[in-house]
Amino acid sequence: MVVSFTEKYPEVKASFSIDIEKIIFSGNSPFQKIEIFDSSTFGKILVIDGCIMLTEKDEFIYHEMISHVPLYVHPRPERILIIGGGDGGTVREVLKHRDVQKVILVDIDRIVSDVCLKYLPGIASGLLSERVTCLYQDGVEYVKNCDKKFDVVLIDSTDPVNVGEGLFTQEFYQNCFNLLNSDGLLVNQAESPVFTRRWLTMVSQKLRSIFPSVDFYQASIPTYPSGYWLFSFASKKYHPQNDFRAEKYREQNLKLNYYNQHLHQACFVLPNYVRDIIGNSSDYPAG
Ligand code: AG3
Repeated sequence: MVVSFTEKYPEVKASFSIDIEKIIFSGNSPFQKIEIFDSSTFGKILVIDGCIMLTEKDEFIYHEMISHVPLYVHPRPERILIIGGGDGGTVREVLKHRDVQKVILVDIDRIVSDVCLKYLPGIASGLLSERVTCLYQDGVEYVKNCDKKFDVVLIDSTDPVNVGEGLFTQEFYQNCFNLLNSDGLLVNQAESPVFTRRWLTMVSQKLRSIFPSVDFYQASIPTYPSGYWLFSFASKKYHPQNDFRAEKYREQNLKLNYYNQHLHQACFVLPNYVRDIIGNSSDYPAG
């Protein structure tokens, strides 16, 4: 008998199924249901509250794009704040940058990290690096009370429901703005423009009311709803394309599977229907 996992997309009355070989972990944390399945095509799959967070097959796309796009724009990304991302995939990518001295990861759910360290060490083991401090608490409260400054904030959240909801509010974005240095960058995962366009519109409107410049970039992520995903790039100073650090990119010569210098430029070029959803692009301050 074939057993499958199905993520339901109630917004569009559709779903996405993967045949699974084995249930590796299934449990409830105080915050959410966490499952890890094994599958022949996608490898291990992390599911939270019925939504695919990552699969071993395509997680590199999301984690490279949420990390390297801002880190190849900021000239000295030394202090990085990651909100969410307890699986460790974003940490793994961020640590590839020599400039990065300190990563603070704030995830509400310690069990996500524990389970990923145990069953997905290739994704999670960066969490144990001495450059990383993991704080298991509510990111909303952390940014409200934070007295530290950061160069880059990455919001690696779940969808804007349940525990993820607070990470999509105006107040949360304002607090992130406040803890960024004067040339800081914020990137967040901004959902699918096909299935949940109102979430994308909401992110765009809120960020644009706070940051002087906000752009969006895209990636194809096969196992996320619609397979087409957006990230926001909110900046106090730098232009996402003009300030790409080509020299650093060449020198570091990282071996990456998705991101490259051409894609960096191209990923900000969006189809018309997506431009309509996010509204007009803002003007950049000079320099
Ligand atoms: N965070 C974004 C997951 C959103 C996917 N939504 C869904 N499947 N309905 C991923 C966490 C990976 N670090």
